Amino acid sequence: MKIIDARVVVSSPGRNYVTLIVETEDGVIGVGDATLNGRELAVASYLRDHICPLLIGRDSRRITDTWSYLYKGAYWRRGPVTMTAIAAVDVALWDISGKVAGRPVYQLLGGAAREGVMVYSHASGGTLAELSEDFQSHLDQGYLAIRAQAAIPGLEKTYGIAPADGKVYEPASGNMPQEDIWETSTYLDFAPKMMAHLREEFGYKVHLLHDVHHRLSPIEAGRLGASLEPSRMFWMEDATPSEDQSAFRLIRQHTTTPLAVGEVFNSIWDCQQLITERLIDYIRTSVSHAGGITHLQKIFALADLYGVRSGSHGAGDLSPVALAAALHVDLTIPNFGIQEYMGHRDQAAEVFGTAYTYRDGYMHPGDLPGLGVTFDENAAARYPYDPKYLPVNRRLDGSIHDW
Ligand code: KDG
Ligand code: MG
Repeated sequence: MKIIDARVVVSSPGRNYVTLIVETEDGVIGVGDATLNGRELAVASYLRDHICPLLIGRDSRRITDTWSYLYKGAYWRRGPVTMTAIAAVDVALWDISGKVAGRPVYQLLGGAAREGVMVYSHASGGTLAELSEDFQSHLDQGYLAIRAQAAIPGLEKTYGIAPADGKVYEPASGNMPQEDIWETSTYLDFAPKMMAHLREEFGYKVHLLHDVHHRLSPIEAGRLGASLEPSRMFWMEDATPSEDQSAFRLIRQHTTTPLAVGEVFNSIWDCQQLITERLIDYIRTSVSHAGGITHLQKIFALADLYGVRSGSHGAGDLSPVALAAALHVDLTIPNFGIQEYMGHRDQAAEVFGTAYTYRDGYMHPGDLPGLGVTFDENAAARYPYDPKYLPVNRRLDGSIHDW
């Protein structure tokens, strides 16, 4: 099962995706997601210039060996660019192995431990009334868990609010990131009112989630968590800039609101202290930014030892390949918590064929051999790369604020 070709396609069917295609001498094709939002071309180059040439001639079945070869062999370890590139290779090789075995990847990972994967969707609005309307439409679609965000009154723009036309929010195209103004005290007053409003209107049956996008100090996060306690959140996500793991000790001292973090992490070392000190409840590393299926399994196995559950990142800037890979992992692990499901723009369906399904709040990766995702290179060529950046945050005094 020698690898004879590895190539990278950068396309923008609705938003930018970097896709790795690996082909074996027997004509088996595997796909991996190498998308790093706003830094797409760095990963494309890392793969094209440094990794693809190393893959030619390797045995596609030696997944762990290839992972170690790329991680340990490079000398330079970790980091989002490296780990996203390694993840793409890893996922493509699992896809190939599944296809060769004639079995869905989840069966190679130990088989299904549940019938379906509970997912959470995104509801948002420019006002609380609009948020309620969007929330209701997600309930109507059967979602059992919903993340809620609304425009913060008094701030000109709030990140994480879907445009009126659809299900995903997008960074603007262009050569420069948009700049938003952030004010913590306004947000801290508003967020608990937003959640209380939803509980009053929709009751306590649906799981309620909220994303802080790393914007608070530890003591502010403690205060927010405490003020959200009456709303009985499923989780409060990314409360503080997450590279400071010990900050979570302080948050924990002040609140019983469950804590989730990890979408910007790229290795087990980023979450080691958070997990082993039981400082979080959900680890949200994604398959495509944290070293692929092989490494994600390791993170979730460590988390299982300490009662921490999974909650993988699944925003629209992770391609359908990444979502499929996450669903295969989710189905098999004992400590699965929840999976984010934001959906993709309609154009993505012209490029990525998917076998995963959604019904009544749960997803399933499907039973096609491999990941169950096809990639149409001709369709991708119709959607050239469209440079976009996530917005930058400034405080009222003009200084840069945390994400
Ligand atoms: O690329 C960044 C997005 O994926 C992120 O901002 C979305 O926070 C996010 C989430 O939880 O989906
Ligand atoms: Mg998030």
